[in-house]
Amino acid sequence: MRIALITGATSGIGLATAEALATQNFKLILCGRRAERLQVLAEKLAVHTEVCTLSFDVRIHTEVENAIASLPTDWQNIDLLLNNAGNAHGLSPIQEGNIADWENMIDLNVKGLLYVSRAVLPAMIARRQGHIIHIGSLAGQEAYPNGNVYCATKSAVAMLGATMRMDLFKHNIRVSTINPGLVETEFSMVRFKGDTARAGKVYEGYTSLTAQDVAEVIAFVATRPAHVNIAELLLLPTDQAAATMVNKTL
Ligand code: NDP
Ligand code: 8X3
Repeated sequence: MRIALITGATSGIGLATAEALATQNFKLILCGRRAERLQVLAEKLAVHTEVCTLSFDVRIHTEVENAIASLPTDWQNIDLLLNNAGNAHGLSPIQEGNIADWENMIDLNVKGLLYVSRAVLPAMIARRQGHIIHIGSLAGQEAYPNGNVYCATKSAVAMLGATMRMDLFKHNIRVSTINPGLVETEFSMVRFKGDTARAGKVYEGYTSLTAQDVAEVIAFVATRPAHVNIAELLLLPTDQAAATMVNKTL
């Protein structure tokens, strides 16, 4: 059985991926800040597989290091790292940007991904075995108005995927980046700071992807034979052709 560590497993894509991998021969390390949610999910998935939880903030380097180091010995050989934790905070023209939102996105989407990767990689390299999957975004491939810092962080994720692949392939470690378009999760609630009406509008008038749609693809990427690496993948709702082209009926 392989061991998968999923960041951002308390909601959305991360939670759905935990559910998908639980029945595909993976033991799971579920991560996120909301410990209660992790516990509920762990209990639910325990009928399928072994699960452990780690509650930490990926933006804080010491928390990341301590959390990974705290894993029991038989959980330390992580085979799959899903760097999924991430969010947008705000949607404003650059000249009106909220500095705290910028720091939050850069710390979470870029530095957090780096901290977790750095903590997990030594054991993968020692075993010459591992797979890192980053969740990027269409927003990292294409700009959209007011997306500025979020788009930049997701562009950084794509570039980190490409460069990490160059650093790690000689160690037999796969690096994949999956770039979804619009997915209905808690993402817009976080972006709009709990404004349910504004968040709901993002997904009105067309059929967005679900977290389960993305999770199925992640599980497919994670279960290819060892010699196959799906390096980059763009996954869109049929109703979306580009970042700013959504077939809305409203
Ligand atoms: P959600 O808001 O539903 O999930 C975000 C997850 O990230 C939560 O589990 C949250 O857990 C975790 N997280 C947030 N901040 C931190 C932190 N500081 N430390 C640790 N974990 C954190 O959104 P999605 O499921 O949609 O987002 C998952 C990924 O998918 C993100 O990287 C996002 O950018 C990307 N994405 C989303 C798209 C969409 O349309 N929804 C499209 C393309 C990409 P907790 O709060 O408990 O810590
Ligand atoms: C999330 C998709 O279009 O809201 O990455 O930025 S979008």
